[in-house]
Amino acid sequence: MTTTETSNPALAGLSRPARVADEGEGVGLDEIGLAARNHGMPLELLAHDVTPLGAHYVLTHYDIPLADATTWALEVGGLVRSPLSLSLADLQARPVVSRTVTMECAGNGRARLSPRPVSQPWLHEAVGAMTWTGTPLAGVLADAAPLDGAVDVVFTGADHGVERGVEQDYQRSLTVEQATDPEVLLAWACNGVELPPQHGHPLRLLVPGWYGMASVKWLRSVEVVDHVFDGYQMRAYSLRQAPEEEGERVTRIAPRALVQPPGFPDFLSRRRVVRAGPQLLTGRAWSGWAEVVSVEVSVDGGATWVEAELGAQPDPRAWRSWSLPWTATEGRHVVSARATDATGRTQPSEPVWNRGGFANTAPQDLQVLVLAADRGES
Ligand SMILES: Nc1nc2c(c(=O)[nH]1)N[C@H]1C(S)=C(S)[C@@H](COP(=O)(O)O)O[C@H]1N2
Ligand SMILES: [Mo]
Repeated sequence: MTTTETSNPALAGLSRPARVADEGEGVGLDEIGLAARNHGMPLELLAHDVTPLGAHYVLTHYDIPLADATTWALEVGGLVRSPLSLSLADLQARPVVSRTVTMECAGNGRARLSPRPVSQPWLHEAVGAMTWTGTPLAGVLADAAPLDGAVDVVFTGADHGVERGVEQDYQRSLTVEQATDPEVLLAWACNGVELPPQHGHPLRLLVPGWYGMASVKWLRSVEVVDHVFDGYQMRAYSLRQAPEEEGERVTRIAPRALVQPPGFPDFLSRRRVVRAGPQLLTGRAWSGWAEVVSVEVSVDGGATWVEAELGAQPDPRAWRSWSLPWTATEGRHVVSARATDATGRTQPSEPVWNRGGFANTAPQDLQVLVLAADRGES
């Protein structure tokens, strides 16, 4: 059943092919429609170690399917000795793991690219860190026992749609080696409650350290195959400069630090207002490759950087808090942060462009207006 994709010329006209915006072209109604469905995490909630339920970002390509947990079955099959059909109760009777994991959409930062790839127009907010509960996929795969010649494991969601004329179920794959990493979970709960519909009720894959597209929601099938799976969502998440390029596949999350916006916002521009004097700049940093070892902060638009103090991390796959005391001086400031992880990966000072608008980790440029400290009090 691996391939659920069918190319239908009659569907090709539904949306314009993947394209980049023309010079000066504003965000259109299609993009606003996506942005309204697929919400981000309000950045002030970077204050929380664990993102509150309902505030984690959401990205859903098609519709959120209606799913009944009591009749849900996960089919595990393909090139295995013992195909399995597992109910939620079967899965919940297996070893249970809970961990806090930072998840980020590969398109986070897309709308800040120029020219802008026309798609979900994320700025910085497509991120969250919830506490997920499930059972390791590795144990389930061990019971199914992949046969000689097993290459990839294909994960299929219950959602269905069309993208650029290709009708499909949402499908992603991992190699057998990646899929049997003990970190990979079949998750049925987040923050202590059953998964809400938008996060994959009743069951999803959770691939810690990888961009969100790998964590298939509404997971109904796990199929072991004897070839490299090359489905639509594998090809789509590739870094390319030109449409015909093969491109490097998007996998793990590149390091990023975000600043929790200080002071208070202007309603429309979201610019910040702070009063002069001692402030504490804080935020979070994460990487899917290795531990974050450094966060640097700039209050002058990236001209100079100061090392922040790193704080606690609730889980090796969760984000790390950071803080830096700042004596805010009257005037306009541009506040940014950048993270470096133990592999030496860091954030580029300028956006690195690709057609899909993936992994743009150029630092935030938070506009902060610092007012004189005297408010006429006394
Ligand atoms: N079945 C299915 N799984 C999916 C998607 C989808 O559209 N369908 N979107 C993916 C993408 S692109 C991301 S970023 C994450 C988002 O997960 P969340 O909405 O729970 O934050 O789910 C991934 N899993
Ligand atoms: Mo995503």
